[in-house]
Amino acid sequence: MRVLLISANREQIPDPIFPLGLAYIAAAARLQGHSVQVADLCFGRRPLDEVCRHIHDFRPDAIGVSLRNVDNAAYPRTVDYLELHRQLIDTLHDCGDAPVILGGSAFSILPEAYMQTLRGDWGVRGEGEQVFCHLLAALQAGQSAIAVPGVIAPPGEQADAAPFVTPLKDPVSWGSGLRPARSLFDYARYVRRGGMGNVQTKRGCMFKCSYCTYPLLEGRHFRCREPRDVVDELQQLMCDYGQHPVFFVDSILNFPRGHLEAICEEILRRRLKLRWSCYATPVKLDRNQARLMALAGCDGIELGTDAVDDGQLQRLGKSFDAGVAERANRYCAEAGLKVCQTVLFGAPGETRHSIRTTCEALRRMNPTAVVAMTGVRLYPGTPLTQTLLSQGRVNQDDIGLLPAFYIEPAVASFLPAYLQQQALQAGNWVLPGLAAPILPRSQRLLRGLGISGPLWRLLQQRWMRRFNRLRFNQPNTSWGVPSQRRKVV
Ligand code: B12
Ligand code: SF4
Repeated sequence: MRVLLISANREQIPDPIFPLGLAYIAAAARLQGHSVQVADLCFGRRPLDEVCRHIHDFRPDAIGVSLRNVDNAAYPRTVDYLELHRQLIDTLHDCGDAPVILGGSAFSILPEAYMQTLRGDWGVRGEGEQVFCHLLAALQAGQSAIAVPGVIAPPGEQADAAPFVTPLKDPVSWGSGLRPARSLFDYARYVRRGGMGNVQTKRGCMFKCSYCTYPLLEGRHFRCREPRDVVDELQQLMCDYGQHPVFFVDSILNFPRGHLEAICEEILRRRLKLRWSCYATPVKLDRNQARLMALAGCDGIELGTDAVDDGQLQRLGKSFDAGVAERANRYCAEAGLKVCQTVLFGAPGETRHSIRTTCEALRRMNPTAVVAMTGVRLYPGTPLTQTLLSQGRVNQDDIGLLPAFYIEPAVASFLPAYLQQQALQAGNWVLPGLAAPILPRSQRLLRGLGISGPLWRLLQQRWMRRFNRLRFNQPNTSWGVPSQRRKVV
């Protein structure tokens, strides 16, 4: 079959992100003998014209669309991408009659809502390599894809007219040795514009943080690649595209114990000069791990600490306490690793006291940067959403494509001014909900100057902190002007 794969993501903040998931889908489809073409809409000025041209020239038998982001998950400066997605799917139907198959993380978080709102013919929830190929095989054989496990049919295919998810019995095994088909894309342009490539070393997460979608997207068990296979891919990447920093896109890189260590040891054994960064958990992050990471080229980790207050950590379902969080930060600093602490304010149970405790601890810890989110984006299926639903504090209708955020009422009016003040004092804070993390012009300038890797690393510089403070020195006592499409529950 001729298969056109479209990456719909045009978000450039904090960087343009290479569509790794779609590159995996492309590789899997090619392996099954399909002829694959890619339309990556990230950079072009007229994305809809671009897809029409592709359809006209290539005449695909099936079209796969990757939807990465529902919205930017930031409150109150919420940016949501639904209108762009709607226009794209409508255009695909107007330009031809190939079936349109939706997939990607945004789609997988809200498959029913997307099927109801967009005119997709089929959908694939979760990881798509196998399911997409089975779906194509069914279409090729002229059969209905409704019985293919993991496939989501549109409303109307079922008697009750609701979208129907065919459940997957087990997490699909991740084909080892499959390499993302980067050569079908302009990967080098992402490296130029963002400075970071991406590699995945495992899928899944066994932790149960209350608000988090990652276990829903990737499964609750870690499925690790062979460390040697990971390092082969890294080595090939540097060979094909030159030296460039890489982000490991795992939910958390430093768990389960032993996996990250084996990758670092393999990098060291081959004497590779790499620069990489990752998400990590403070759980079991010890001196040895931090030291190994630093030796193997890690130049920044984003620690998903969320809070440095025992009560709040417990309510968020985190598997560590404030002491562990502080120690992990210290071990990283001792090893010379740059650390970005990501924290979350306003979750259920938050009090002025817990907010102050976290802020005081962050001052003591003195990380390179702090990214603080205000309010928790509610997604279907997370432990937090389930609890709020069962307590009758939110309605099922609240949880959907319209971005909904929970902010603890007791602190809602206190938070914006307090966080703004913290950001102003510290100089190394980023508040994505209250001020744009970076302006596109500054981002392009920094990348143009050859600065690569995560930009939060720059916040260790005094001049950058002074510059960063400028965005917080207007007194702010409210949430400001919220974007039109979002709600607080
Ligand atoms: C790593 C990561 C980042 C890194 C990326 C670094 C880099 N250079 O790659 C950073 C920190 C920069 C980042 C930024 C953002 N991210 Co992010 N990120 C992730 C994370 C953890 C992994 C993404 C990834 O690469 N996965 C690996 C690939 C292989 O998987 P995949 O893309 O999902 O593809 C698979 C399936 O989805 C499916 N599939 C994909 N496409 C298609 C197409 C078809 C046709 C089919 C059938 C199947 C299919 O098959 C693929 C292979 O199995 C996910 C969470 C998660 N666990 O998925 C969040 C996630 C994607 N991010 C998210 C968000 C919101 C953002 C930001 C908007 C946050 C912000 N406010 O800045 C920005 C947007 C940046 C941008 N330009 O788009 C959300 C998106 C959903 C949502 N809530 O809207 C996620 C899901 C996390 C969440 N909150 O739930 N992110
Ligand atoms: S927040 Fe991190 S550790 Fe917790 S469930 Fe999500 S990915 Fe796992």
